[in-house]
Amino acid sequence: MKASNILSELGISHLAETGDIAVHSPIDGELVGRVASHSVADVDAALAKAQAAYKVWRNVPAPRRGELVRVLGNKLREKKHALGSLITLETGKILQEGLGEVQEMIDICDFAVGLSRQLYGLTIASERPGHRMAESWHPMGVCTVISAFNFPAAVWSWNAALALVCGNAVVWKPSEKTPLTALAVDKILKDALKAFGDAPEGLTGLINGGRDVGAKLVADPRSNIVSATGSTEMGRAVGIEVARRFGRSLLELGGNNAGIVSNTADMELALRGILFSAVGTAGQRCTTLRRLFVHESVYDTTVERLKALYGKVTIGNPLEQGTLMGPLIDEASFNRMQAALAQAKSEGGAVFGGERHTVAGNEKGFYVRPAIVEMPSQTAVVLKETFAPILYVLRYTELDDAIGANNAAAHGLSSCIFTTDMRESERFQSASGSDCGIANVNIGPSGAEIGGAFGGEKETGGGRESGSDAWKVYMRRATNTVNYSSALPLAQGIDFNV
Ligand code: UN1
Repeated sequence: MKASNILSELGISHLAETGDIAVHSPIDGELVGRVASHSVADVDAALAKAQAAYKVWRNVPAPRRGELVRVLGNKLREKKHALGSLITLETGKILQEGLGEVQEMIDICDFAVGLSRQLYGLTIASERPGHRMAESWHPMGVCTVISAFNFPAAVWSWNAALALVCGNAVVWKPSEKTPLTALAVDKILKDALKAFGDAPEGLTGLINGGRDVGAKLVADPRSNIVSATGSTEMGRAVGIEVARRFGRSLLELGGNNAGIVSNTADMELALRGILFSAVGTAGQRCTTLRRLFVHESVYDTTVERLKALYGKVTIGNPLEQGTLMGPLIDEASFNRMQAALAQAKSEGGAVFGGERHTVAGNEKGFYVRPAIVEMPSQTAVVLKETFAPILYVLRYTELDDAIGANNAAAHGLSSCIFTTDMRESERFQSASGSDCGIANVNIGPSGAEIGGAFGGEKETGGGRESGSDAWKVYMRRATNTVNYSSALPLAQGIDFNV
C-alpha cells in the first residue's frame, strides 16, 4: 500500500500537505507528509474550549458518554487496516503490530463502554445512627495526554476512552515523530463526534508541536490531569511541574524489564516468549525485555538457541508480510544503540549481533540486527534503559539472587519468570518477589492486554492506565455523609452543646 493511498483512505491527505514538521518514514527515509505545529496561543484556546466543553459533558449521563466511545470503537474497526498501515509507515513497527495497536484501541473502547454503566462508588457503614455514608465519583475536568512515538495511537486511546466516559474533556499532544497518526486518529474521532451528534464543541483537541506547547499544556492549571508517556527524564520534569500546582499526573515512563529463565522452564515456550519481547517492535516498547537472568544449568543451551533464533529473524520493510523486525525510529536511536553496545563491550560484555543491516531499496532506514550481549554482571549499561533491541543475558544460581537482580533496576514496569515450578512462580509474584507493576509467569514482559491496569513503579512513574480500576485517576472522589435523622450526633462522640 502506498503512503498517498493510506493518507487518502484516512481522509487526511489535504491535512498533511504543508507545515513545519516534516515526517519521514523510518522505513526508507521518504517524506510521507507535513504537519503544522500549533502555537502556545493555540494551546490556550484548546484548553479554554476543553474546559467549557467539560462543564457541559460532565452533566451528560455516563452511559450516553459511553455511546460516543462506542461509535469511536466502530469507526476504528472500519479503519483498522489503513490506520495500522499508517502506524507502520510512521513508526516502522511491523504491520502485524500496527494492526495490533489499533486492536488495542478498539479493545479499550469496548472496555470503556461497559465501564460507562459502572463507575461504582462504595457505601460505608456510618458510626452514627440515622446516617448514610457513600462515595461518588465525578469528572475531573480536562485530561491532557502526552504520548510517545512508539505507540502513537493506542496510548491516546487508553487515556481518552476512559477520560471521556468519566466525563472529562481531552487534549492530546502526540510525539513530534508521529503527528500523522495523530491527525488520522483525530479525523476518526471527529467523524465519531459527528455521528454521535451533540457532544459539546472543543471536547477533544489536538496540539502538534514541540517543547513549547508541551510545557504550556503541563504548566497550565486547566490541565487537571496530565497523563504523560515517554522517558523518565521527561516524566520527572512533567511530574514536578504538575505537582507544583497540585494537579494530578499519571506517568507511564520507561522500563528496564527483566525475565528469569529457571532450570525448570518449558524451553520452547520460553524461547518464543523471549524472542517476541526482546525483538518485537525492534526493542522499542516500554515493556521490551532488556535483561535476562538464566539459571546456570540451562545457560549455555538457552544462549545458543536464542542466537540461532535471532539469526532467523527477518529484518526488512515492516509493511511486507513475513518481516519480524522493521527499522529503528531514527539515526539518533541507532547511535544510542551503538554507544550502548560499545559501553557493554568495555564493561566486559560479549556482543552478538547489533550491527547495521542494509535492506535493499531502503538504504536510508536504520535497520539493525537484534543484539544479545552476555554480561558478567549488571554493569552500568545493563541498568540503563536503551530503547533498542539489546538483550543483556546473565547467569544466576539462586532464585533469590535473580529476583534481587530483577529489582536492582531504577525502573519498575514489567517482569517475568519462565518456570514450571509453582513455588518459584509464586515466590516471584509475592510481596518479596518482583517489584514491578507487571509480573508475569510463562509469558514475556511485553504485550499486555488492556483489561489489566498498566504501568509500573519507581522511575516508571507509578501511574496506571487502561483496565482494572485505572479509571479512578480520571475522576475525583467525593465522600458524602447524609443525616436522615432528626438528631445531630457528632462523630467521635464529641459533645458540643451550648
Ligand atoms: C508502550 O510501549 O508504551 O504491553 C506500551 C505492551 C503494550 C503496551 C506498550 N500493550 O507491550
